[in-house]
Amino acid sequence: APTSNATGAVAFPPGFVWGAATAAFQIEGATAEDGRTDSIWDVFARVPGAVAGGDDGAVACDHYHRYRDDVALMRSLHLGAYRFSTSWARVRPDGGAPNPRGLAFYDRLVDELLAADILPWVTLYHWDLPQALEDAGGWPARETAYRFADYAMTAHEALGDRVRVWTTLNEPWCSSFLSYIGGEHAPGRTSRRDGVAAAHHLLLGHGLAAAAIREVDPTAVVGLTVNLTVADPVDPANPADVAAAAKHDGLFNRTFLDPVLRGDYPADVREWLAPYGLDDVVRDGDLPLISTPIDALGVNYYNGSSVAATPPAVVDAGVTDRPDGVRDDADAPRRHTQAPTPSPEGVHHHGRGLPRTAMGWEVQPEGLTRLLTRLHRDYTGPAGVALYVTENGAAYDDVADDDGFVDDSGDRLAYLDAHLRAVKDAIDAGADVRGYFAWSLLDNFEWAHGYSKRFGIVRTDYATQRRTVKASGRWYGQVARTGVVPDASAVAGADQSAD
Ligand code: GBH
Repeated sequence: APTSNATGAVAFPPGFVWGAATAAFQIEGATAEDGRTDSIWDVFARVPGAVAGGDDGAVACDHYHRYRDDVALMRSLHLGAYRFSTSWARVRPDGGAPNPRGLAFYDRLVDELLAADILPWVTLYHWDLPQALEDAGGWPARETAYRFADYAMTAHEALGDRVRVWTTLNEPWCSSFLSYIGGEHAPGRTSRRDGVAAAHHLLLGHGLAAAAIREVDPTAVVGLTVNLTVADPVDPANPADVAAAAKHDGLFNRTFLDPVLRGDYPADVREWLAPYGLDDVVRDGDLPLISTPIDALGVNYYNGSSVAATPPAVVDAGVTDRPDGVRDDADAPRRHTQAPTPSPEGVHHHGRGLPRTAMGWEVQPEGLTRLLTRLHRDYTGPAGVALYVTENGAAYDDVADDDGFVDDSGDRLAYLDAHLRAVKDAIDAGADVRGYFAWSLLDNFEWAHGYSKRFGIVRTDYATQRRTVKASGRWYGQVARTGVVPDASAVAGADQSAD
């Protein structure tokens, strides 16, 4: 597709939301304070070899104690919105009774944000299930969906007078397939049946919570955030490769999009998941709940994928044929014992020689244009649902100078620039995209990679907890302030200031 916004200055529509995103477990720390109990990530991080470097979330970015400074930082970056998640194990420890001291933290945070003119965007579940609920069966147990809806209402009751945007789940593909089949994320299970049941119960939890919030708060903006890819066949003229791409699209994207936005699992997905028990967990009445109308679809996009029916002849530099594209290096978490999709047979990932980030993920901005255009055409446009890019960003091997400054203008800034241009291309093609959130505000706990991977537009020095805005952060602050992505040639090497 021709790119119309390749280099010149690009102005976004008035009212476009500029934000940055984080997640509770990745930044808060204070994991045993004010009544919070273990989540599955606290427990998983204690498993030898589960997280690179033996890292855990005990301190992270110490945001629990530094939230005021962090909100001031966001204000200095001119952010209009802040997407964060609430910790279930803080709000309802062990998944049990509401905890006023835990809720009070989010109360303070929301007030601080509003005082700084930053809209709070709450995500209720960003992967941190209370361990007690995992012990009771976790997401493969249907009961967890009902407990999630209860927790959602507790959070809404405390914050709903001030928080207007409610996202139920972040990336259910990750909290089901990657966590219960791939074993790479907490709770580290490796069962295809568990992964399929988890996926359905996450969707059910989304539907129950969305319906309950709508009921008590008809003007709330209710949504779901999904991680999506663009699956291209290696050889578009080879029907087997085309079928492999359709299968990857089905198991990665459509398994989650179709139930929510079209009211049913697609026929091919049903067929692929039947051997792993999908029909045993779907009950009458589930799909109408799951397809409760939403107002916003959050899209997390990092990379596209190029798939074939056969493995690549040569595995390119340091990259294994892993479905998640994770680089096979010393920092990489433990291997999948099975690929993290229920039916990976006949789906092989091939590198395309595109530049890669420090995660080993290919940089493919035009995929974001195609993804948003397709979503608008096939899913959200017909339903009148707004699109938001709720995560996009990149890890690179940052080098900080003596002042902690990282000049990432050659990589992270360029990544954000290219993807924002891709978003504008989608808007120009008619997609109703209303906002963009950089992942992430801060370097933080990158799940199985621990602190070894840095996605922040602000550097975190973990020894001192000092935050230093990177070149990409200064640039993004200007974009947020002006609503304009500046001429690319003016950016390279330019002296950028945050104000
Ligand atoms: C997000 O996960 C999370 O929401 C966030 O917490 C995390 O820190 C951030 O991204 C960075 O990892 O197309 O088969 O190669 C993103 C997880 C990343 C999982 C891309 C799938 C590519 C799969 N996704 N990955 S594939």
